[in-house]
Amino acid sequence: MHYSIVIPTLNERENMAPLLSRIDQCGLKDYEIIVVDDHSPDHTLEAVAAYAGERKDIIGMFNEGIKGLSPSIVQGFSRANGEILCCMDGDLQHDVKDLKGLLDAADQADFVIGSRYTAGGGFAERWNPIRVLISRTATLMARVILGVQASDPMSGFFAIRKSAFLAVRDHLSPRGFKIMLELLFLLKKEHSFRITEYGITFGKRLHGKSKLSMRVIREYLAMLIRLRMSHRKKKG
Ligand SMILES: Nc1nc2c(ncn2[C@@H]2O[C@H](COP(=O)(O)OP(=O)(O)OP(=O)(O)O)[C@@H](O)[C@H]2O)c(=O)[nH]1
Ligand SMILES: [Mg+2]
Repeated sequence: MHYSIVIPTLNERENMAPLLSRIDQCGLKDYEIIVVDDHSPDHTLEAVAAYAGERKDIIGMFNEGIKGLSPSIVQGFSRANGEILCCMDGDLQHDVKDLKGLLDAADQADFVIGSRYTAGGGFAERWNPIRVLISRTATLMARVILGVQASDPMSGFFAIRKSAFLAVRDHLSPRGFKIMLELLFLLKKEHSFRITEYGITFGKRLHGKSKLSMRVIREYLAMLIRLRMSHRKKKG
C-alpha cells in the first residue's frame, strides 16, 4: 500500500458517496481510504459502508479516543498502512482534482502543505470578508508566534511520510484541531525533513454545516501559546 487518505468526519453523511467516488476516479493507484468519524449523529459511517461494500481498501472507523479533529486524524494515521499519509476534509472543500498532484509531490518530500496562497492555489468562490480576516489573522499569528513561514498552514489538506509522522507523533497534543500546523512546527524543529508546498483550490462545502466556531478559535489560540511555551522550555 503506497498512499493512505485519511478523512476526518463529523456529520458528513451526504458528502461520503460523492467524495469517495471522486477519489476512486482521480487516477490514483495503490491507495486506501480511512474515514475517521466522531460518532456523528447522522451516522456518517453508514454511508461509507454502503459505498465500500466488500472492499477492504475503504475503512470506516470511529475515533475512540478524545473527541476532536486532531485526535481523529492521529488515529487514522496510526491505523494507516501506506507509506504516504494524506489528510483531506470530508465536505469536498478540498478538491479531489488536487489530490494526485499533492501526492506526487509527496513522493519527493516528507511533508507537503496544500496551499491556497501559493502558485496554482486559490479559492473556488469568494469568501465572506470576516472569514478571510479570521484565516489571515490565524496564519499571521502562526508566523509571529511560532516562526512557521509556510504560506498556508491552515488549509488542512496535506501529506506526510509515515516515517516523519512517527518521528513526531508522541509530541503532538492529544487535543487540538490544527494538526497540520502542529506537525509543521515539530518537523521544522528537526531540520532534516523536506517540506514543500503544493497549490490547491479551496472549494465550496457540498452538503452540511461548518464546524468553525468561537470554541475552535479559542482552542487555536491556546494551542499557539502552548506550542510556543514548550519550545521555550526545551531551549532553556
Ligand atoms: N472526526 C472529526 N472530524 C471533524 C471534527 N470537526 C470537524 N471535522 C471534520 O473535519 C473536516 C473540516 O471541518 P469543517 O467544518 O469543514 O471546517 P472548515 O473547512 O475549516 O470550515 P468550512 O469552510 O466552514 O467548512 C470536515 O470533514 C469535518 O467533518 C471533529 O471534531 N471530529
Ligand atoms: Mg469545510
